[in-house]
Amino acid sequence: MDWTYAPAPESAALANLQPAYRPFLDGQFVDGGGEPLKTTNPATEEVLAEVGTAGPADVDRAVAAARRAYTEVWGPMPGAERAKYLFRIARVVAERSRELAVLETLDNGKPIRESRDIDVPTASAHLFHHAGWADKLGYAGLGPDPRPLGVVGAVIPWNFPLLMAVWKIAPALACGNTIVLKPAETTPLTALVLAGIAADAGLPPGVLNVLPGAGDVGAALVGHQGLDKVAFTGSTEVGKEIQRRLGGTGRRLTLELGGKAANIVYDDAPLDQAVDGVVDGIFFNQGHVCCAGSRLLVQESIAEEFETLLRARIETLRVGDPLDKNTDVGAINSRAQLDRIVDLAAAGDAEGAQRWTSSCALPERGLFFPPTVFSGVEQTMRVAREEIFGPVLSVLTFRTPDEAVAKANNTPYGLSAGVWTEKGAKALWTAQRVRAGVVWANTFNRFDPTAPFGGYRESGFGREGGRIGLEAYLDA
Ligand code: TXE
Repeated sequence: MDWTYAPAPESAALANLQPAYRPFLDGQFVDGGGEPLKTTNPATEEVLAEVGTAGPADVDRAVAAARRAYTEVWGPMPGAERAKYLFRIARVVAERSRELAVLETLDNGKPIRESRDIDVPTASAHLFHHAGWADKLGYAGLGPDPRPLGVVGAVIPWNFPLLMAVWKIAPALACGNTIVLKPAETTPLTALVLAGIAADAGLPPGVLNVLPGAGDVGAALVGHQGLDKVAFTGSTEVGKEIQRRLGGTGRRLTLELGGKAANIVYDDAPLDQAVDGVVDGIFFNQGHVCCAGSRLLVQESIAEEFETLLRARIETLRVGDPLDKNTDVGAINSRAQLDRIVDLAAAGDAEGAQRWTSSCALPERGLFFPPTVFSGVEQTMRVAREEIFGPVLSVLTFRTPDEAVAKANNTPYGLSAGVWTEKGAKALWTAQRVRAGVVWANTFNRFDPTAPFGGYRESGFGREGGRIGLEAYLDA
């Protein structure tokens, strides 16, 4: 093994990219036994690539390869050696960031500015962070002799395809586990390029396996008896089903599910900053964000002024071609998701909320939904209770801090929240009372690999990121 950190030769990178759109199993791209699927660019609805998928036998083979790699190579390998592979993968992700950002934007529909400035850099930061942990697990207060769990099965969604892949792969591998990962059916491409990068970095065969496919492949994977741990990010519905299936098996499980975050704006908030934060909180990534600030709770005394400022700011958002670096709001990832957003918005109309829509022009083709705000929302309405996962904000008001907290907590979810106020003590008071895994103060959607992320109740359990995130991948 050559441990220099030179980037992989261009030809090797390309060689891996070309055949990459099929299952990556035991160190090779293979012809899977499943029906090929077509992944489309949601901004045009044109087919981007035909992707080979895994069949049931591939799931068995991948889990067996991961087991062998765990037992023979990766599990016994000293942490310092594992770190070298992860550092190398992290560097190549950073070096190939333009290509990954473009591919992510094409496959997902998110604005290139976001994939370029957030998704890909955060993914490589996460890999660097975890590479640094691999030889320090013994000092991390994780027990005297923290050990890997074994083979991890991971299923991820389509809203941050590369980042979610890395959120599972980096801690799993840093801790000495091997992994079989299933990307979402509408966004399989960047996870497969990442597999190619891992192969170029010399990662031993079987340590990382990527199996494209739909929910049936995910179901076959998470139910596989050869796994020691399952990590799932996706809908609450599927998460609950997985939890039921794993009950009594003794297998470890972490779930990162939906959310309906409150963004609380007090009357003493720095208003311009709060308006920007609320807009970013819901329109970032078209609202396809589990921690999106989808419920604005604004203090009654400033509600009218705030909504006026909010609408003016939303009017400036450019919706359209995700590859245009001036675009703020890109395409909705799939026809099914667009239908869900349309249906839930119609429920808002039917239940008596007032719909306001940005006057921006939408592209003539592709899957788009305009930035939308519902005012006069009551807590009982579906737009206040259900995760819309689109660019739709529901506005509720409150009079007192107690009422703000009660309304924020009136949800089955508990993933994230935001609070906007000039007074630090009030921000802390609120953060201590809102039941959410993350509470941002005077900011929103801030991510850092050192900070644990995860939810309560129907948002799931377990944390990803930071030292605490390692616990989910260790038998400590
Ligand atoms: O999710 P699914 P969908 C929410 C959001 C969205 C809704 C539906 O509200 O509108 O869920 O989205 C795989 N066993 N979130 O239908 O089905 C599937 O192939 C194992 C929030 O896309 O949960 C994909 O890889 N796996 C969320 C992944 O699960 C199964 C992100 C997610 O798909 C499976 C996504 C099964 N039985 C949606 N069925 C968040 N927390 O960020 C499907 N899958």
